[in-house]
Amino acid sequence: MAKEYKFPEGFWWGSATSATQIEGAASEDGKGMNVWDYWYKQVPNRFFNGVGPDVTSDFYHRYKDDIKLMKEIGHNSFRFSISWSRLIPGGVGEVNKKAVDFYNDVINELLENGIMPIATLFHFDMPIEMQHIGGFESRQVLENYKNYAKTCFELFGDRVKRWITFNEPIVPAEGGYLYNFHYPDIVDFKKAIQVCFNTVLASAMAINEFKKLEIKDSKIGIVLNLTPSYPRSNHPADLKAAEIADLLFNRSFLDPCVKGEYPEKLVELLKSYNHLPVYTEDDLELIKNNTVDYLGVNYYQPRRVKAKENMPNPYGVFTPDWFFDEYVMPGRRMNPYRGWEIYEKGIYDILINVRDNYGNIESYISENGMGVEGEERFIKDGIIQDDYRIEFIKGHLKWLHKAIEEGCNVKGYHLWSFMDNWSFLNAYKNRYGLVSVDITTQKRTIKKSGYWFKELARNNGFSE
Ligand code: BGP
Repeated sequence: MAKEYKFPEGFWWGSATSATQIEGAASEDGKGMNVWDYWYKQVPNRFFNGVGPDVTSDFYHRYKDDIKLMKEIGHNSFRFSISWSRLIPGGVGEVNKKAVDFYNDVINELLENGIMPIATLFHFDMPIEMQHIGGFESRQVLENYKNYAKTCFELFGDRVKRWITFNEPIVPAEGGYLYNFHYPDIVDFKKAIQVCFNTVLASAMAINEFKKLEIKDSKIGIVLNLTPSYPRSNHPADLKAAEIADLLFNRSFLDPCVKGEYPEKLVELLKSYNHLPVYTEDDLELIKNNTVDYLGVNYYQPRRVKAKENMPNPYGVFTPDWFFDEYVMPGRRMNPYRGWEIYEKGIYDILINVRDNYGNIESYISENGMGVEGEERFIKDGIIQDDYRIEFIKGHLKWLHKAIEEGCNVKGYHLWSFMDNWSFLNAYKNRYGLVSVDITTQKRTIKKSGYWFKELARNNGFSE
């Protein structure tokens, strides 16, 4: 007997994108440079096949047709990001009228097509002028971000009823200050921690401005990439390793953003290594009073850890890797193109944790997806037959369904992504879309998964 997986009425079916990854027109109509435009100019060889963010999927010029396609494949909701450097070139000062027109058009077009817009204020794309004065290390940049956020609420808040302050705020901190995959590409744990703290504070500052405006029927949240930390074994040393990974990579944002407070154990740990960030009592008060209304959960892969095999090099660089080693579990299933493990149950474990330890705050899956290289080889009858993607989505939806049955307060599921788009550093190596994009002609073609997604949304579930 086939089992039915029906989702709650009004469930959000859709996808997520970000400005830098789809818009293109990187220097058109007055847009300023962001860190990606700048970094690409400095070191194009760091980007897969030397492809930069200047054109990407040309959404800036094709949004009308793209939104029609979204509707065609069953979207009732869609997350995009506003580009700070397009709206306010340089990060501070005059608003760019052309950018206002563009985002107004996108929002209106979505609404006319029955698609709820969810707008992200920051998706890895710091205006370069702001990075040059310290990025999120700088208090001045926090102020400027706050003003940019307020401008967005004032310009678009009459129609955008769902806001996201940051997408995966830990990623620019890890990538830019520890692991060499974002600009400014330095290695400094102390700075990374300061950037993390300041981003939490910036999010609270934006929420505070949002609340002052008292916009009706409107909510503001944050999107976090939650990676459950699974220990190799129940040995206390492995458990400890997993606990520290969880504190550093999940609870460092989840706790202050949802509960308004940092976990004591994290504070103790950082203190004992003399790595506490600089903050004031007022900062903590602001964070406490401005928690999120809802939570977006991005889930791609779990983190498996074990106790360290060897002592860290005492002359080496202090990084989170002092506390745990990666555990390569035998038999784990991999997406070899991205190098990420596929473990569907992770989505359930995250949501149960949110239910039990975070007041069952309203949430939705804001990203989940599978990037695959060389998808042309799966073309049959002119369409990419991406059955692996359909299986990937189904596998996760089954666990999501179970979580909802068990009382998790989840409102929707968004795939990464609507169409193939430009990845940070990986450029167009791995393709994520329900719709393929030929990057030389910009032609869009719905993949098999796109047609499947349409049915999924139409039936508000699937059976198997
Ligand atoms: C998430 C980001 C997205 C997207 C996705 C896929 O972490 O929010 O911006 O890029 O990952 O990752 P990638 O593009 O690096 O393969």
